[in-house]
Formats: sequence, structure tokens, C-alpha cells
Amino acid sequence: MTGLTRRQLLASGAAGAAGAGIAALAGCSGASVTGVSEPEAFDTPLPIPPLADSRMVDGIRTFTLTAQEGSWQFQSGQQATTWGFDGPYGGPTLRAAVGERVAVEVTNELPEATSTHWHGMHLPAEMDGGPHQMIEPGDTWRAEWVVQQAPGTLWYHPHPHGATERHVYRGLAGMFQLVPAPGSEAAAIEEQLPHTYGVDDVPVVIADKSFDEAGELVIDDGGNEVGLLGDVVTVNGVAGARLEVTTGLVRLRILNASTARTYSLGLPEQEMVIIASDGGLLRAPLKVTQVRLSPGERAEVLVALEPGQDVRLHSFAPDLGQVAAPFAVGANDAFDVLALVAAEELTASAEVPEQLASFGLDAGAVSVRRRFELQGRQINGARMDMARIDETVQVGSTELWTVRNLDLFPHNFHVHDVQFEVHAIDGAPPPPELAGRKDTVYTEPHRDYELLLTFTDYTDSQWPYMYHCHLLRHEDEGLMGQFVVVTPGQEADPSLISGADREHE
Ligand SMILES: [Cu+2]
Repeated sequence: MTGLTRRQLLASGAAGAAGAGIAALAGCSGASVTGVSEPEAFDTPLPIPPLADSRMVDGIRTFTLTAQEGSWQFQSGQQATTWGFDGPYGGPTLRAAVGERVAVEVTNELPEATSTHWHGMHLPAEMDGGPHQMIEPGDTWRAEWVVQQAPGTLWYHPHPHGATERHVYRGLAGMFQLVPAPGSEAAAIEEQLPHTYGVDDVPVVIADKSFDEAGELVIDDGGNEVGLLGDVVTVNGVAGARLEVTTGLVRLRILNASTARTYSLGLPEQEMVIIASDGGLLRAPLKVTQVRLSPGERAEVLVALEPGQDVRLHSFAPDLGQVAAPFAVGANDAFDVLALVAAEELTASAEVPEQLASFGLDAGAVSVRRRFELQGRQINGARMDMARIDETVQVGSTELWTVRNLDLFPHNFHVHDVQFEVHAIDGAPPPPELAGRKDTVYTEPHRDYELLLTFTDYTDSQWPYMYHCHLLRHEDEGLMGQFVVVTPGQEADPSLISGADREHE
């Protein structure tokens, strides 16, 4: 198999069709127009979240996490009160292999109830960590499941209804990386990709923050319609971060953990290569100049560096579609995010395989179509009701969901339990960077996003999964719905959640 050479990876200019399209769409703003204040220097070493320890208990890879309060320095000379897992801010990176049985025991040492959701994970609804699996202060909640999906970069974060924005913003978020089963075809591909954690395989968790005069975090939406757009952009918890690179090729696993801001990330004068979207590897590497990530979305990108090179991962003004007031929703903001500084001598990397993965849902198998219209804080004219099951899905079925943003400001759409495929946007095939496995997709105003979804393995007529906008203010205020996956002939049973709801009030 012939791979992409370093020269090809480094080539700039003649972008592929996808990259050129994105670049053209985003090229409208001057770099000076920004609601973000860039750090004076990018000289803080990028913190790498530790890999979480686990222990094998009766064949179960068992992790523990503790949600706790702390104090964290986002930028020099400033300390803020924060929340984190196993530390003051963020959380360790959990890693498990496809096929493993895993358990996570989450203890809540916060002063209020929270939950821990495994974003992107295919698992039983009762283990999902959504708003029905609340963990009271002092309690421990245990989730257990078998990893049955493609390897990929997932994440975990709180999901308490009405308080998700605040809990995530204070710092509760970490990565959950799924690696290939040993000996699998995917493992052979992984071997050829940069895969040394923290060295050439680096978590990049981006979140914007806003501070008051005392240096404490504030959630101030400035009157805009999407929620908080912070003026300080952090990576792994720090502003002005710098990653020292020692290999010729580095893999960045980028997560947009912001509550509302969408980024369009790239290198100013150099292409990069997308290898994975939310739920795992793309079919083939894709050269681009930028990748747009709305809240909750992930992309894995490869960046080739020359010895001594010093480049900035930049967020270009993101193309948010036909929004009414671009400046008010961050569409004009452009700023540097992270410095990548290559050593004078770089370790050579393997060539990137031309084919990465094969997969595909069958549009011909669609048995049910549903339509979801997002408007204000409602889906199809209804706000989230914890006691109501909105949709009932039959296990094993393939469905086509059409999602449309009826507003002139941003929304996106996240579905629990599955990795879906974007089948079409306004009837046309999606751009290649959206043609992989996705669990969250940005929905430009007034466009039809057709999603293919297959619901497998787990049924439960009582515990629902969620679908919602991942702009967390919108989600908290009602832009969310609930679905159950049932066996043929079974009906949804809301008695459990309506009872649980009353108990909580
Ligand atoms: Cu929204």
C-alpha cells in the first residue's frame, strides 16, 4: 500500500476540494475582528491530562473518577475556583480497547448533584449518565458496559438537566479514547498512525472562558443567542499553550468542549490531514486547510512539521451558515489557539495508510423517517420534559432523521447511543469531513440534515437516551428530547422516569 509521503502532507497551496471549499467560506473576516483576546505569548507548556489508571476486577477494566472542587490557573497570575475529575480542572484520559468490558465508578464530592455522560458511546441507556442517572453529593454511581463500536476519540462530561452548561464550564470534561482490539485490522492501521500518548498523539481539549475582575469564572452570555462566548480560549485548561513536538508527524485529537463557541481550526499556511471524526477513523485521510468543530464535536488531525518549525493552530472565522448576526455568535472571531514548536531534530514517522477504515450504514434499509425541527429552545414545538418519552425506536432498525434549524442562529444536534452518518445536506452528499462516523453535527440555519442511524444491541422501554442541541445553554433551556429503544412490539414505559422526576422535585 502506498502511503502519503511527508512531502505530500507538508504540501500547501493546492488544497483538496473539501479544504478549498471550507477556506473559501471562512475567508470573509479580517484577523483583527475578534471578540477573543489572544495571550501575549504562547509559552505555557501544554498540560497533558494523565492517562487514568484502571484495575482489572473479574475481567472488567474498572476506572474510578471523583468529581471535585478545586482551584486552577488558566493564565499566569490568576487563580479560579473550578471543578474537575480527579483534580481541580478537566479530567484524566480514559483508555479502553474495543471488545473490553469496562466499568467506571464516579464519586460526587461536589456540593450539588451531577451526572457523568459518556459522549459518543454505544451502551445501555441506564449506563448513559444522562439526566436520569444523577449522582447525589457523597454518592458513587457505577456504569458498566462492553465496548462495541469503532475505536475513536470520545469524551465524558456532566449532563444534569438545566445545569449542564455550568457543570461543564467549570471544568468537568475529559477524553475517553477507544483503541483497537489487539490483533485486529484496526490495530494494524493504528500502528501506522502516531499513537504514543502525549508525545505524537496529543489530546487537545478546547474551551473558551470568561473571567471577572477577581479572576473567577463567569458565565456571561453578553446578550447573544448561543450562550457564553468567552474571550479567553484555553487548550487543556491553559491560555497561550505551547506543545513541543519531537516527531515529524503529530496527531492532534481535538475536542471542542466549549459550551457555545464553534471553531474553524487550521494552520495559516499549511494543510493538515483529517483522519477521524467524532466516532472513529474516516475511510481515507483527507487534506484540508480548516476543520469546523461545533460544541461536542471531535476531529483527529495529522500535522507534519519541519525541524525547528514554529506554527500556530489557528481558529479562522467560522462559517456558521446564514446566521442573522454573525458578530454576535462568534462568526467573526479569529485567533491563535495553540503553538506547535518542532525540535531541531525530529523522529521520522511511518507513512499514513491510504485507507483507514471501511464502514457504512445502508440507506436502503431505512424503515422509519422522523423529522426534528429546532427552534428557540424547542424541538418540534416542545421543550424537554424529563417525564415524557418523545420517540420510540425499534432495536435493529435503520432510521433516517431529518434535522432542520429553523432559527437564524447556530444549533447543532447530538444523538446518544449511536454513531450516525450524515446521509445528505439539502439533498446533496455531505462534504467528506462529515462523511464519517458522527454523533454531533452542526446544523446551519434553514438546511435539511438527513442522518442515517442504526440502533443495535440494547433495549430498555423505561430508561431513555437523549438527543439535543449541544450548545449547552440551549440544551439546558429545553432543546432536548428523549427516545427509548425497544424490542419489536414493546411500548415505551414512562412510569419510571415520571416517578423519578417527582422524587427529585
Ligand atoms: Cu442550539
